[in-house]
Amino acid sequence: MNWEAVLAPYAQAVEELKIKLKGIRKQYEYESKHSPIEFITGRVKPVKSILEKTELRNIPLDGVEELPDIAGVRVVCPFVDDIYAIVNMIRSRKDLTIAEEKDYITHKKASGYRSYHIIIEYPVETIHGVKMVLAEVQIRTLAMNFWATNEHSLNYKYKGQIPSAIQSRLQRAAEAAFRLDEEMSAIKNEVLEAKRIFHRK
Ligand code: 0O2
Repeated sequence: MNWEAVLAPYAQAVEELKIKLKGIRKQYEYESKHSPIEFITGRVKPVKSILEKTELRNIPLDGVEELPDIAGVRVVCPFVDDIYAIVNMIRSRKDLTIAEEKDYITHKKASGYRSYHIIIEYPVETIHGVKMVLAEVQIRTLAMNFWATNEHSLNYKYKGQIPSAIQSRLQRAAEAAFRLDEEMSAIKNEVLEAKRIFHRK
């Protein structure tokens, strides 16, 4: 399998989506408005992880396109309601179609994971015409991201078998992150006003 060729349209989708989302953040900056986007990251799933997932799900190798997250973009927001502003923005876009939405914020995963996922169908222009690819957009707060990246590292270290003592710490950390988001949301207007004063200086 020529992986470089197979993954090329996904790499292009990731780059294009990152540019478009960064464009949104810049527009907020130009208009001196609060940006619902703190930062954006993106990646193409490594071949090793693609193979693990296809094996786990009994997907034949020529069916890799079924995987929804070969192309992945992550939007990290300061506040919880910024997540929904981004979700609405994505819903109204004309350059992509929504295939599925997963709200792991109101329905957190058993691990404690919180995030909003949107699977999109995204058209990539190739020399052979338009190729539709699936991409996963993960939208989460800074606090949710802090938790998820740490948990992801622990999962990697323990090969998915995190010891129960650490697991219960992680559950508590997830709740602490949730409460942090709640507290920050409660004083969001104060924080935004403070930022405006700071930037005027
Ligand atoms: P990587 O390394 O980020 O690519 P499901 O079968 O529904 O439980 P599914 O279909 O894989 O899971 O989709 P889901 O739940 O939308 O998860 C896809 C991605 O979300 C994962 O990709 C992670 O990035 C993230 N994610 C989901 N659950 C967790 C979690 O409990 N902890 C952390 N840290 N991230 C999570 P990959 O391929 O697992 O990993």
